[in-house]
Amino acid sequence: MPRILPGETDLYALTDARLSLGRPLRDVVQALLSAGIKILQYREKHLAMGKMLEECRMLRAMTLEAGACLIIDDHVDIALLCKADGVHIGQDDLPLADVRSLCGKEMIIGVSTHSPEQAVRAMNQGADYIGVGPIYATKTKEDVVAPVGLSYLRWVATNIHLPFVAIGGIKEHNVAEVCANGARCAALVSEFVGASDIQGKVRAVRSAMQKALVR
Ligand code: 3NM
Repeated sequence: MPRILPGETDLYALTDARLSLGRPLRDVVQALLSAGIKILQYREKHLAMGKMLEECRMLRAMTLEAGACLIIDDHVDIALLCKADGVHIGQDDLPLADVRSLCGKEMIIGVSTHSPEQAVRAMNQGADYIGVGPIYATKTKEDVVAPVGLSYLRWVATNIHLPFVAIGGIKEHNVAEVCANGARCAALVSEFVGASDIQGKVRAVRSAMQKALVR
């Protein structure tokens, strides 16, 4: 199964049915994978567990076909049942050590962090990668903390020796700034799933990142 971490690929996409302009999950994800997305996180907060499992099994088949890594937000049980590559947990989810004991060494565990203390703790507890954010203001996450800005991103890039992905309010127009502050992988939700042309948007964001990184 693909074990791809942030930094080994440039873009990380997350699903959000409420922002997907009414398009079916399958079509949205197909567009993301066709545009070369290699890490996909299933993040749906408002569905029944049975429906989530059904959708995750579909995404497992699609991501395997595309050679992409599938990460499930919050739900270790669903991640295990659909044979995902990993699970992503927030600061208020189950403790990392307990998640690790459920999913074993092979499964990727990502942890959302919003401060240096949280990043150090995640690293010491054995996270495989961390999320760093929110870099900018975002309406996509309901219980979101205030934007941590680019200074926390720069701190992580200098001090944390773990793959990391910048997240929160990242768009085509500001992704170059995110890269200029140390990010090698960016996670986008509304900018991708809310685009009328998802493949075109992924290509445009990738091109903006590449230009920023060769400077
Ligand atoms: N996690 P958008 S911010 C899912 O800071 C998520 O940990 C965040 O959505 C964090 O790209 C966020 O639409 C939402 O701003 C990002």
